[in-house]
Amino acid sequence: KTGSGHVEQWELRARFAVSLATLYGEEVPAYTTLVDVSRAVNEDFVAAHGADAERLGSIGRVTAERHGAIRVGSPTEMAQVARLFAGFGMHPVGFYDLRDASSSSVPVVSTAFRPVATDELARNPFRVFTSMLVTDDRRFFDAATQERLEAFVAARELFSPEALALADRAVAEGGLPAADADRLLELATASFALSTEPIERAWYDHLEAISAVAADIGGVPATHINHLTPRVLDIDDLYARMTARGITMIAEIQGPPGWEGPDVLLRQTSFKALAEPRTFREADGSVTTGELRVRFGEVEQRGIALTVAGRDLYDDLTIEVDRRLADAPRGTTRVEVAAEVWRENLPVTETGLAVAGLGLFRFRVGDPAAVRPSTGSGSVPLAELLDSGALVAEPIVYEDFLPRSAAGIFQSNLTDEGSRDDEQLGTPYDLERLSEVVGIAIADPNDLYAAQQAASLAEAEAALGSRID
Ligand code: OOG
Ligand code: NI
Repeated sequence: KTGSGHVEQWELRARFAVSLATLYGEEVPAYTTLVDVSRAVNEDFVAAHGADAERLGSIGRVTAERHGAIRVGSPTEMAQVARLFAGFGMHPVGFYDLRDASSSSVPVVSTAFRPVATDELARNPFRVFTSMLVTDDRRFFDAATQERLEAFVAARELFSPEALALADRAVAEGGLPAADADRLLELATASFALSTEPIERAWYDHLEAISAVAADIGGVPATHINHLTPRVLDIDDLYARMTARGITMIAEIQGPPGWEGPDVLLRQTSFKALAEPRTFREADGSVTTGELRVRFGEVEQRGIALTVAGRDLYDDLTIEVDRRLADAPRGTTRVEVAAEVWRENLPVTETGLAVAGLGLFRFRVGDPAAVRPSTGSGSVPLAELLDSGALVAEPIVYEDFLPRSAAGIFQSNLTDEGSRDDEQLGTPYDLERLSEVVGIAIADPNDLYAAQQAASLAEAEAALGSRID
């Protein structure tokens, strides 16, 4: 922030996160409970673990950290979201196909808008998981429903031209003058508020019978924030505390199991969507008040990012867990099986993860005196440098999402599976194809993480004057 009252993009983003949290807290009081419990979990974790507690992020960052989730109905809306978020320094990263992420598929493809540069993440890591309905997915929508869905979505306006123009300006000028910043925040926040405009009952019901997610996207006149997720340092503790308060959580924590080794990737859980009053227009034209359950509370714990090899191993282990669970005696939980599979296959220390090339780290020179010139080749093994303390490894935190967990989280607002025919997922989206929709190249998260690790290694090599294997 400068004297002229210029608000930089990171500050716009930080204020956007706070302003959405205020809105969402007013709309969904249970969210406030979740945030309170999360804060207590984090404070207790830090008290119990000291400096180690902050290895994956300072308590300041973790306490302020949120991700949001929104859902839109068409490529045009997706492109507008990209424009809006660009104003806040949030760029599309990663492609998630929830159509086939697990048996519980939903007819959407997704990306996440988030800061990309390390210093921007450190200033404020706010990210929004953004899903787009795939209307030509014939497993869900027949031709008549598809046509009506597309017409319905095309007729609504989610974001005002003024908001989009202000976002464009924030990109061009690296921020906005104070008054324009206020205006952008006001408009952007309002576009994610729950609309009071009546929902056409018959249309909503028609879609809901097919897919509750489709109804939430294409059955209503506006979009809304679906959830806003705080980050905790101990999700098992959070789960236990919420359950003790009588709040019913989904059956399991999604993602890697809790175990004695390093936390990797992302663990998430949520409570079921709560009933919220909504306005309907009935078939006879009368306006009534009813309720819908579409918004829920989610919480997450973030761990170390994995290399491509590490991620492949994670995916293999997930399949192995499924396989063993199918053969396990009744009453065995997924988490028990997963912890066992983890112990058999993953290094139990961070150094082990680094040396095996499975986890991603930022390396910095610790004690240069500890470097012993290695025999011959002029290069020193990474394991040796870490052992001697010549190099110190700091974990790179996973900033993204997991498709299978996302599919599991989507189920938080589904009371039943809806109807679904087999085959035909519709448009064969992938990262490139969704990039065309978004209008900007979607970054591959693997490239972002690998570049961070490589840059730190190059710097360490220069400082040590030897190659690192
Ligand atoms: C998004 C579900 C996915 C996550 O954190 O994985 C998600 C949604 O329900 O719209 O938010
Ligand atoms: Ni989420």
